[in-house]
Amino acid sequence: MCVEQARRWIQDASLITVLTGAGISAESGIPTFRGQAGLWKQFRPEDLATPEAFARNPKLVWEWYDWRRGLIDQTKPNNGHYALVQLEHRTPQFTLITQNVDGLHERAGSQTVLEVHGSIWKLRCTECCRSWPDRTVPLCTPPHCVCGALARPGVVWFGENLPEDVWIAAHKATLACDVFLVIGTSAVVYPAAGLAHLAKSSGAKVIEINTEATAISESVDCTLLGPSGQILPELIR
Ligand code: BV8
Ligand code: ZN
Repeated sequence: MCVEQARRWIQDASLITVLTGAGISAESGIPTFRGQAGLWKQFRPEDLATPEAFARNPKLVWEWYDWRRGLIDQTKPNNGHYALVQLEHRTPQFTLITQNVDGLHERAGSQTVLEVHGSIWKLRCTECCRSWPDRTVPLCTPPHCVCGALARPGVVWFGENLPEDVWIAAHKATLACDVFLVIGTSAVVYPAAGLAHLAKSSGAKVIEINTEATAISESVDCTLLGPSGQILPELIR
């Protein structure tokens, strides 16, 4: 019943906004943050994904990101990513917001991707305002900017603001949508996790796809339990 209902809401929608988290990349072989083999298992987020950690030990933080870049470089998008590309092609207005930094949505062919937590394939200078794409694997850690200063991963760390323009676009697309799909996120990291509540309070139908219940399962209109790589192709068939 829930899948049928969700399918109808999607078919009737003219504006769909999607929020994805690490779960959508799990079937590509990228460990999630808080799962069993979670990325954070070996390390605690406070230890590595913060500006303080980087200032204290840039080499350790760079080694962790370099290891993740190497891991991601071996993977490819899965059926969940591709299903969202198809949905984008057939929806008049479609916005994909991702918390993931792995770049798999773009590699699958998604056009409008709002990377609210930045990208692991971008570097940024710690001194000047330069930022540039970089796909070197492995990276000779830690890389430097042309100005000579140390470079850092182009991602948003805990305690850092999200990129303003990207966040404004994500917020707007959430307010305006008829259907909000929230896929593969534990919904514990804010402000991204707040988008599902915002969609709900703006009158959108909120559909969650996850392998387990999450912090927002109580307040969505429909939860489809299972791997997104199987559910999404089914849902948009
Ligand atoms: C901010 C980039 C304003 C880096 C990430 C105290 C001090 C300071 C801040 C805070 C504080 N308390 C709260 C905050 C705010 C903080 C926050 O929310 N903390 C949490 C932990 C409580 N947020 C911030 O700091 C944000 N900035 O608020 O700015 C500000 C400014 C100054 C001071 C205060 C506030 C910035 C947050 C961004 C952090 N950067 N990533 C990197 O990747 O290295 S967060 C990181 O977590 C990733 O981006 C990841 O995407 C994100 C969320 O995790 P999920 O994607 O949900 O992944 P997770 O593993 O948790 O869950 C996976 C889900 O998938 C599970 O539900 C699982 O069941 C499901 N799943 C698994 N397999 C499948 C599946 N689903 C479907 N199919 C499958 N096959
Ligand atoms: Zn510089």
